[in-house]
Amino acid sequence: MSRCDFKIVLLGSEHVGKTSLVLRFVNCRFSDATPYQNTIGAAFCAKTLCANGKNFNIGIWDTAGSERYEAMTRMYYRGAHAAIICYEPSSLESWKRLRHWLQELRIVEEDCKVYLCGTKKDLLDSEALEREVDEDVVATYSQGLFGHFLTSSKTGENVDELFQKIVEDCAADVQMMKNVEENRVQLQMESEKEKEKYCYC
Ligand SMILES: Nc1nc2c(ncn2[C@@H]2O[C@H](COP(=O)(O)OP(=O)(O)OP(=O)(O)O)[C@@H](O)[C@H]2O)c(=O)[nH]1
Ligand SMILES: [Mg+2]
Repeated sequence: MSRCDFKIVLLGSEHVGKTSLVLRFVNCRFSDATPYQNTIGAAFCAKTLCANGKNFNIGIWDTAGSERYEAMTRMYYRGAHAAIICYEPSSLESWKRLRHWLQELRIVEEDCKVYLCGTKKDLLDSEALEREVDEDVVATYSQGLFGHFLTSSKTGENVDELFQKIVEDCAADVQMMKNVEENRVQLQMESEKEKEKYCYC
């Protein structure tokens, strides 16, 4: 039984900026002064978001992009309601890898809502990096998925918008909402049982 209403998983090559995206969203912070540290296995964090007049607890799994941890990563996208697959528009390599993740995900979680995320928009805008992934290719590939966002964890551009869209899409999904309600009722019953255990009156 999960205390989170929705499970979101982040996938993508190493160094594309998954951890930075999550930290920007959860802590509203970005630091390029601290040296890059690759995620080992995966990291979890949670945040509450409001959609459709209701609050939802969302659990976010930030996975490691390194191929060394690939076998482990599968564990984290099992049961995911939504996946953010990240790539760097300035890296064709990261785009090729994104297609691999999408195929993998489809095998394990057929109904998972998939969002593409092009990261480090600030570096493209300032022309510090050049685009290697064609915009038209991305647009074609995004068709049939739930969305494509170009984000910057440095400036925060489009970060909240991405997560908000996910929660709104989940809240609009009738089957998913039915499961959320059932899960909440179950949790409530369990917590009442637990209270009774310690009540000696
Ligand atoms: N300028 C800029 N740098 C970024 C942005 N996002 C991430 N970075 C930098 O890119 C590097 C990699 O970021 P991470 O978030 O650690 O990458 P990751 O995808 O989590 O990497 P793994 O954990 O190895 O899979 C770090 O040095 C970040 O500071 C961004 O939006 N803008
Ligand atoms: Mg990371």
